Amino acid sequence: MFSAFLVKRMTLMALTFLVFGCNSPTFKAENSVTLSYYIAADEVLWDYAPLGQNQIMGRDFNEDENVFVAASADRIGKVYIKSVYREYTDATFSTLKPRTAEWEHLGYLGPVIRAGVGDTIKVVFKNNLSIVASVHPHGVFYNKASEGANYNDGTSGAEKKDDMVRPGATYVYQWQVPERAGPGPNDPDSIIWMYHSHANSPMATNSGLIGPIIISKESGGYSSATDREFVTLFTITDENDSYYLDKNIEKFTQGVGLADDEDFYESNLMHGMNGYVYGNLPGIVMKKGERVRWYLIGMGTEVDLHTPHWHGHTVLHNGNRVDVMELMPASLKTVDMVLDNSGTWLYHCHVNDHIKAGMLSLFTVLPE
Ligand SMILES: [Cu+2]
Repeated sequence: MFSAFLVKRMTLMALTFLVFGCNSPTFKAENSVTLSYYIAADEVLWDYAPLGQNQIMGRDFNEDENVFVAASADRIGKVYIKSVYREYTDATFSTLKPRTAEWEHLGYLGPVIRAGVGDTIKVVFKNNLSIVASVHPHGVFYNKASEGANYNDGTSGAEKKDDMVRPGATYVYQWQVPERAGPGPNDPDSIIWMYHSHANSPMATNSGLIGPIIISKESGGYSSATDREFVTLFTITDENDSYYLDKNIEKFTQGVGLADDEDFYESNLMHGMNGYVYGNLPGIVMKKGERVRWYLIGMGTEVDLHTPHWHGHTVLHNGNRVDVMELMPASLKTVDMVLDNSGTWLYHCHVNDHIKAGMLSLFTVLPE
């Protein structure tokens, strides 16, 4: 009886494998992995235009552009003190994990946290800042001890420790990736989520504490339908609403009472893509024939309505063909592009005011 049952069971398993292949949920659990990331919040100096010029036009900044990028006795300019998430090699947090050329374009975004459906994400987070910080994820499954957000949710004790990690302290966040955190029926086989500090969320994200999460259908977090991936955050980083406004005024200007000056306020609204303005975003290079997946993130306030537009190409968004996307604050969108047109092309926000203020980049499609 017993052996007959076993034979039946094995036959059923073999059939399941034949029908569903190794993508079957039955086999998912066996293949799933725990992916560990060692991420610290670090204070850095961030340059919004390291090339020192308007790369879109290939010339020096003009008077209008200098509103945002020129430093003077009463303007901070293009370099600001910020806090960013940075990846380290292990829990000692002594060695930074070098950012590879293909991810150079992430700019001030934190490292890509990647996983697939069925996997578990472990983030060992060290707060190297002088202020509290957390890591709050979107989309993935977390319990109250790994939500990374401080509010009146009826929790206490150990379930509060993740909310605001103290300066110098380390906390381990664990997030699961169930089916509902992965691509939906109309999505491509990997999608974008994000993480950010929720210890005063607006100030934290303006200060730079934000990064991408990529979740794929298959364990590990990679898509087999894609040759290259890019992540772009469209936001007006409001340096007036950063943890470091006073520090920046003190370090970079001679100004007193600048915080009340309207022109000063305007000069600190950095209309960037991943923290780069006027074509300074590096590393958006690809090859004709490749299948490229673009992950888009919106962030900010009521003026952060962005419309990313690619020149020379179109993209597929959940089955619809477009060459402009719409992003609202905290929008997360994934689109696919097949590169059929070599050259150097504009990639920019199509909102007029944002074009003038520098929300523009270039991407290069090399010939096959
Ligand atoms: Cu815009």
